[in-house]
Amino acid sequence: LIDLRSDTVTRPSPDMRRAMAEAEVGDDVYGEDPTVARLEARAAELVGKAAALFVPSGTMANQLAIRAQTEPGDALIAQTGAHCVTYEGGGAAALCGVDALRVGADGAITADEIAVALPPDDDHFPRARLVCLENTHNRSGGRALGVRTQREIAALAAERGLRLHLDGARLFNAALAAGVSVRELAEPFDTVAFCLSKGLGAPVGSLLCGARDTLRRARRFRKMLGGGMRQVGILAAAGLYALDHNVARLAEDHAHAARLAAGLAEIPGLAVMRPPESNIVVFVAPDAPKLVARARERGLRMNALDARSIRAVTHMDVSASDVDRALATLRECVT
Ligand code: TLP
Repeated sequence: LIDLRSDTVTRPSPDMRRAMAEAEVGDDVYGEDPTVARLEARAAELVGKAAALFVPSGTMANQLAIRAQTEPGDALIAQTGAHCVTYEGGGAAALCGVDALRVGADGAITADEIAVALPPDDDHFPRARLVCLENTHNRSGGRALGVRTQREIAALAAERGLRLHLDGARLFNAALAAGVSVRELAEPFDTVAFCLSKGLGAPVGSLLCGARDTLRRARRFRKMLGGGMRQVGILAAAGLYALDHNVARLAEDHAHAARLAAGLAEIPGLAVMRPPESNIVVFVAPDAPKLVARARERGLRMNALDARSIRAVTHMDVSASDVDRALATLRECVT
């Protein structure tokens, strides 16, 4: 079985499980879990923020960032197709009471486009309070925003009094694609979310990083939503293990995505939208759900994004020969 549905499907390795079993734990709702404290300190240091909060999922990290930095009736601005306003069950509306303005196409977004989309300061309109950038951008095929684009958007946000959140579910992939450190990429943002359970291979968990007062608010909303966890050092230990062992190898996933895209380009009837910039490949097929179903019968799993496009994601449980086998399977399926 080759599972390219997502980089969320990885299973913890024996060494990661050992680190989890040996973790020192305490009740984290009382702030007494030493392993969680270590992970939060490590995350804050990595992204260059004052504090970090361990949360169960990327979705919760994003929703807490939105809830902590807006009031009901406000608007946020995000890339078209952004996870926080597309794949989070309507949470921004339901949990935060926030309207979403979607800007740009294919994961790209510029300061100019945001400036045009910003509602005027007039009682008719929601107040724009927060810009959420997703880097890498999942739905567009893992596109990476460059440091310069982010800085231009940050300058506009500062000028207009907007907060800036980074959905860095794949922050380490984004830094690798941009050729900069995670800290440099995270620098312009008030809050930064990143996931341990995607390319980094941990079973659960994300971090929300930012200033202490913002995170105090986020911590309160985490409790409200039932995300206050107890002896959760067992999971934090997996995260620490992932940060120690699984960052450098992300380059392999990017190389495997490039190999997959190059092979797909050779298969009649399939087309890759653009060369992948990270570990996600989105390609077009005449009948995407049918091709996904056929491939699945042959042991290859992928996700159809819609009637025409398919997403394939590389991760630590996919080797170069798995990529070649996946390509052979797809060749069989289209003939
Ligand atoms: N993305 C998942 C699905 O929800 C689509 C995937 O398989 O890619 N931000 C981004 C950019 C994400 O891609 C995801 C997960 C999240 C946030 C949410 O993370 P989780 O799944 O931990 O809630």
